[in-house]
Amino acid sequence: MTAQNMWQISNIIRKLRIVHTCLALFIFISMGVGCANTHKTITEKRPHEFTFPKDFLWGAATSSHQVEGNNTNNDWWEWEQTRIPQARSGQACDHWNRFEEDFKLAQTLGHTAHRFSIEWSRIEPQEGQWDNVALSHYGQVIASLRSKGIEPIVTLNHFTLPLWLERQGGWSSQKTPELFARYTQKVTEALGGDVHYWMTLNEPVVYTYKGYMVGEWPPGVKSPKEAIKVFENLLRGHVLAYEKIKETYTRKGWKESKVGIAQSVLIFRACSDTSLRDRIAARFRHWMFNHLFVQALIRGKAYCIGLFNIHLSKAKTLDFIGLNYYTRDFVLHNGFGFPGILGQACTATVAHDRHTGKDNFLSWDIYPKGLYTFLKDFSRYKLPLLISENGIATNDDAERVSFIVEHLKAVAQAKEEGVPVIGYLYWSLLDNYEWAEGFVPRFGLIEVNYLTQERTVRGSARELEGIIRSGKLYYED
Ligand code: GCO
Repeated sequence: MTAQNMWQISNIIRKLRIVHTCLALFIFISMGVGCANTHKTITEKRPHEFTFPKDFLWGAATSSHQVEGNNTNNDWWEWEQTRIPQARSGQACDHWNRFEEDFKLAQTLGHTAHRFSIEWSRIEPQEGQWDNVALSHYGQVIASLRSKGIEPIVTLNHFTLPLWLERQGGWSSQKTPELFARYTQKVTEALGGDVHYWMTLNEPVVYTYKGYMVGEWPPGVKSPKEAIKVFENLLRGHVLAYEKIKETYTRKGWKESKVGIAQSVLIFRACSDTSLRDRIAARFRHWMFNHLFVQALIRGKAYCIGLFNIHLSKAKTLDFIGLNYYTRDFVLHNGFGFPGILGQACTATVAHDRHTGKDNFLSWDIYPKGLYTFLKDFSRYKLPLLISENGIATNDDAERVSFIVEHLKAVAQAKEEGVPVIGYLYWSLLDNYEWAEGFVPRFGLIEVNYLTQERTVRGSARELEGIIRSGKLYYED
């Protein structure tokens, strides 16, 4: 090998080394950049952590007729026998006999609150006759919850009425507010020492609409005039019940009571955003369905030109507002008179196109943002807000997990912005009787086998338990 060859070879090696070093440098730098990028991505995507306050009320809700079984003495039972023989409540979840077992499960799931309703037809089976056995049953229900560290939240009227009351016109009778107040007083005196949270009425507007406007629920009336009467009597009933609870607590020297209602809230969107008429109908529905009842209780009056002018004996009869939130509806304009102005649902095809793409088993649009919207919207009343129902009917439990997480995210965001949300109650603790839909939709954190009454805790209940126990929710913005 000549000296020149040697020089050429060492030159090549030197060049190779330079290339190698450059390559190494390049790889190193790009890895660095890569790392920096990865780091950046992680920072951007780092989940947000929200911590719920220690006293946040966590749990689930039920209602008497949907879970207890054999509520043979109320208007719904009667209705089921003739109108919906395919969807009779029968034994339901036999919760009347199994409440202890069910609450033990709620306790293992970390629940700190439970909303249930008292069945008026059991307490007052005949007008003016009180059933002390039934009263003491609910006393045991409350004691059972308390012994497990679970705060009872008691609804006084969740849709069903005793038969004797239905026979004299139910909520359309002017006497009913007084009768409701008398029942409330009886229950408060018997159970009040152990209860702080009362909800007088469940979804009074839904009740009025379904029972008196579209006639889909008992008593099956279709009369806007009757509906307005019922609406007014429900307002009066709440005010009188509120006063009875307050008066009883003062007289007995019991710890402060907190009285609210469970208000159903539904997002209403126009079927067509370009139609002014649809938008008006959606706005009107929003006011009538979501706000009117609550506003009337706060202001002590309700007015709508040509329809009603109601003055209540007292204003500010809400200590907190319960919100039952599930879904979003699309509204089609239906004329400027009443009830046309309320609009009507879009046809299934139009509605389907506008859905988020995720519907529950009952074809309800799943729209978690709506919960955030309502929490912000209702913060205008400057009252504590309790999510008294939020849930999904599904046969796919993974869907339930994401439903809960997405809705809790909405709660966390609202709370971060200062909205006073005091609790979250999932609907429902158990699969149960879904009114005219019967037992097919499955809403429960706990599955119920209706043949054997066997309970099986669902995975979603455990996921929720994890959030409850840690008090933390992690989510990406
Ligand atoms: C209602 C009730 C519950 C229902 C729940 C699911 O809104 O009808 O408060 O009784 O079961 O909302 O539909």
